[in-house]
This record gives sequence, structure tokens and C-alpha cells, in this order.
Amino acid sequence: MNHVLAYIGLGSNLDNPEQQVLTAIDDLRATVGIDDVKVSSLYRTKPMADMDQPDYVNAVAQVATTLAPEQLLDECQKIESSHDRDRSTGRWSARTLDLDIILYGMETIATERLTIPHYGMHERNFVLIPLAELDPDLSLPDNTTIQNALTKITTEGLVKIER
Ligand code: A4P
Ligand code: MG
Repeated sequence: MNHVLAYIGLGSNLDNPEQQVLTAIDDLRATVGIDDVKVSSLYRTKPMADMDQPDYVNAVAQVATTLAPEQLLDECQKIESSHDRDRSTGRWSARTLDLDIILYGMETIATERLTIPHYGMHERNFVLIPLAELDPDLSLPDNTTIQNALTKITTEGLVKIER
């Protein structure tokens, strides 16, 4: 079967965020239909929009998958649930684990459940910097490149976690 390279953004700011992200990576590796996983460095980041919540740990995983986009989303949401993600607390609230599909090959998707590329990727240094680490030559579906996107952001609020 053909594999698609997809990129998944991981984020956590509750209940030992670093551990949440590391175990979520193990969960991705254990998922049927995800056959290869490469992970960026982990970064400690300030909450967007100066929200009054704990710092996040963010990373990006590159996955080679045979899953269709909505199937991949199903698997990501199962992993979030297994990390006791509380969905009743509203958008942008603190969370144990958030998995966002950033890119799915070169596809552009706009359905009720999925917007790909992820709507916030171009403004988020904690997405762009790990993406560039995984593939510095990455082309984006809008015919721009990761290198071009990087010229538009700063490293403010972002610190690499040395491991
Ligand atoms: N959905 C649509 N497109 C996608 C996609 N590409 N990937 C839908 C994943 N899901 C997608 O998501 C709500 C719905 O989005 C899903 O049911 C799915 O059908 P959610 O994870 O339940 O809600 P959310 O994460 O609270 O909302 P949202 O808008 O995804 O928030 P973000 O953009 O994830 O932002 N600060 C730092 N430093 N680091 C962070 O990671 N994250 C957030 C949340 C806020 N501040 C942050 C960070
Ligand atoms: Mg989300």
C-alpha cells in the first residue's frame, strides 16, 4: 500500500507535559496504519495569546501512514482520549494532550471535521521550527516552502528541551 507522509503536531500543558508527549509518540508508533515515525526535538513554549495557563511542551511527528485523513484523525483522537483529554473545557483551554494534523502529504482538505494544512501553522513557531527540523526542504501545499514560512516568525517564547 502507498504511504503518505503526514505531520502531526503534539502539545500538552497539563499532568507532566513532557511525559504526555513522549508517551503519545509511543502511541503513534503502536498505531496500525502508521508505519514509520520520526520526531522533532521537544520544545517548551509560552501559551499563545498570553493566556493564563501553564507552559506547553510541543513537538512535531512525521508519520508514514496508509490511513486516510479522517482515519488518521480518528486515531489521533483515540490517543487524546487515552490521555484523559477533557473535551468539555472549551477551545484553547489547558489540555493533557492535543494532536493536530498539520499536513497530509500535499493535500488541501476542508471538511466539517478537518482543515489541512492546519489553520494556525504559519503563525506558530512551535509548529514551523520542528517541521523544518524534520525536513528542511519541505514544500507546502500552497507552493511555498518551510524556509519561506520560517522567515515570517521569531523564536519568541520557545526553548528547546535538551535531552
Ligand atoms: N479539526 C479540524 N482540522 C483539524 C486538524 N488539521 N487536526 C477539528 C486535528 N483536528 C482538526 O479540535 C477541535 C476539532 O478540530 C476536532 O474535533 C477536529 O474535528 P480539538 O483538539 O478538540 O480543539 P482545540 O485543540 O482546543 O482547538 P483548536 O482550534 O484545534 O486549538 P489549537 O489550534 O490546537 O490550539 N500554545 C502553545 N504554546 N502550544 C500549543 O500547542 N495549543 C492551543 C490550542 C492553544 N495555545 C497553545 C497551544
Ligand atoms: Mg486541537
